[in-house]
Amino acid sequence: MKVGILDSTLREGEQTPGVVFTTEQRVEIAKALSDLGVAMIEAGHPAVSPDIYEGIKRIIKLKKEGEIRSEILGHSRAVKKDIETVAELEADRIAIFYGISDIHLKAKTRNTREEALQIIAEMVSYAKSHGLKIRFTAEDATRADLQYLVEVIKTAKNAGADRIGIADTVGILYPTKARELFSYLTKEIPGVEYDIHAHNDLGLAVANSLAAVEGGATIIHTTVNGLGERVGITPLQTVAAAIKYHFNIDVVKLELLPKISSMVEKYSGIPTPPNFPITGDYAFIHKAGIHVQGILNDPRSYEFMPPETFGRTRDYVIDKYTGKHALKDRFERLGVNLKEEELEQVLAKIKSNPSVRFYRDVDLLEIAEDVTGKILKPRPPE
Ligand code: AKG
Repeated sequence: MKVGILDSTLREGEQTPGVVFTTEQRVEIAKALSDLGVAMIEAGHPAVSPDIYEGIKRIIKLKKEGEIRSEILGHSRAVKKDIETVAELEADRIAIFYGISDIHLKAKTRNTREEALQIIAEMVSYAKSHGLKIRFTAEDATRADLQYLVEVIKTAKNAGADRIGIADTVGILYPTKARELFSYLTKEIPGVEYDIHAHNDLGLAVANSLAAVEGGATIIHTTVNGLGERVGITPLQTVAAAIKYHFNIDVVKLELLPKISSMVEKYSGIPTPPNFPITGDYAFIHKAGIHVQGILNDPRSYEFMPPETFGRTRDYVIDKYTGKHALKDRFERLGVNLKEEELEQVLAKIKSNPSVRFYRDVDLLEIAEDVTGKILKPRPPE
């Protein structure tokens, strides 16, 4: 199985409502993505605004100087002006998209299917004549007529595209359908490689991306923290972890995921929920007594992989759900030895205060002092 990541935080991710990256931030994110090891970076749509143009220019300079190693893509409508802009920037590859469902043809370009085929052929050839490597993306491919999608792909391939992006633009794909679609396309039109661009409107973007890979897609589009239009696209950290678990492939340096997630959280201003997979604050925090007992004996009981794989550490919280094992462990970690009956009394106090969300170490020590009648000295932190 062959699979890599194209990260589009700088293009799709900046299409999240309220998100604007400065040029400096754009360059920093690109460097971090390259260090992470993504195969491709979709650096932006340069025709959108001068600052995006400038950001891509600086990223391409760093690529030429060897500081960035991923392939750099410039995004483009199927119009000459956009294509010329990407060519002028000397991006490694252009990504040209065109909405090919009847809904898109009617609502946006107002072209017939035949006219659209002609435009796709002309614009892909035009990009080719500028010496660019080309990905052609069939936008809204999953709502398009399948036989027309096949014609579109053949047209783009014959005009010079060596990669085809299949965009699930409104996120309605379903894993079994994703696998079927990519199996069909890779057999029907070989000689090109396929990308999956999955929106997350139904929360299925990760599942659809994995299924697409099973069907033959070789590149998954992601954004850090799942940013993007509406509810975003496949989150990089979740899909990378899922690929590790299910296929045992390291698509990126997994231990660097928290760093890039925090960086993008800060620059985008979009907070990552604590219960976000892999990089959320609670991703490796346990709570119920029986869970904590399990992880203290064998972490595999409630963890799909060790948190260290992803640069994280495990912990547990203390509240009314806590059991004796967790409490004993917590006091031992603090260097405080309590007798069995003292522990039980502390636990009873905790359980009689059900509205407390988290007991901090200092709260626990206070309760223990109350129970034992002694001043307790915790071990100083190492
Ligand atoms: C979408 O359809 O949502 C896209 O952003 C497609 C554009 C592309 O992948 O080039």
